[in-house]
Amino acid sequence: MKKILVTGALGQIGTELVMYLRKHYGEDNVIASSRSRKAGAEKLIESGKFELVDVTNAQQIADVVKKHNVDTVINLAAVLSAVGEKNPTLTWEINMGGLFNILEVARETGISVFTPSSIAAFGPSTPADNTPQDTIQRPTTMYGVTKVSGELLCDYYFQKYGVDTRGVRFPGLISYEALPGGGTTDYAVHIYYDAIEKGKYTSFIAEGTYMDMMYMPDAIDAIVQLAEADPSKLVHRNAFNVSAMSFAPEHVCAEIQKHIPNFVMDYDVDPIRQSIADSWPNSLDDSAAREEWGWNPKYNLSSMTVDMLEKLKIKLG
Ligand code: AKB
Repeated sequence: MKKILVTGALGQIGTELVMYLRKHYGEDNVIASSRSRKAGAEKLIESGKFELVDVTNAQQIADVVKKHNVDTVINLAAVLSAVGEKNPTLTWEINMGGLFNILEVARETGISVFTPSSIAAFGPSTPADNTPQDTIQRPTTMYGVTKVSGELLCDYYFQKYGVDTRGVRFPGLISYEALPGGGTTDYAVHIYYDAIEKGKYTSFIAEGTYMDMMYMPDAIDAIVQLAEADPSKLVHRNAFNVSAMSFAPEHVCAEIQKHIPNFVMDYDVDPIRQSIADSWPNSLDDSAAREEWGWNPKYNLSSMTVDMLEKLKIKLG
């Protein structure tokens, strides 16, 4: 990666990824982009190159790739699972239309494309525990449909046109810089904010619901390590299972209580997000990522909780 365009750069992943990439590849070599200038994202927009790019507009992508001589696109523009169920058409347009436009630009210009998939690419008929790398994928959300279709489309562009496409299936991502926007795993971020600000949290996901999770520094490492990996070693290019931990709401609650003993949690389960969570795996087998490009996450629930609480205490005052 020498000149990197990040789409959807003002979201939860992009906010931290762009800062990391600018530090490691040079400020001038990373172009953050989004379809609008989100309030609150001034720091990122003003700290380096920024372009307005709506991924549903193929010409805008092609123009920015040409203008900055881009060689890699990291495509983070996506509608997440819970919002996706409220607006399936928009989800298809952005997640699939946007990816298709980027792949077409890649086919024409020879650039590489990194696109995250998700645990949402699995569904209720997938084996839920230690979910294999290669298994049944019949998701029941529009977000999941776009993620499994995206995996296939990226495979197709690699096989048919030789486009260097790569991706991981991210679990729920936990971070303190920017909030996630409309996912099912968001409870695992909100709980930390509410623990510090209110001392209590009401979970919209039910007790006993296991999902894979990961702390943002590990997610950034996953993107950079796979993007930099030796292509001759990659068998599963576009959809590596990656995970760092698997827990249910009561486990993260108990972990927070070790640091904030008075913290309490109750439940007010949201039927839509609960049914999405129930359709996803409990825990992934990420051995292919470990074998093919050395995936090895650093944070578990306990070390993540220490860091999250420390960073959020500073941030929230
Ligand atoms: C969501 O909950 O929609 C996302 C995801 C797991 O892809 N965080």
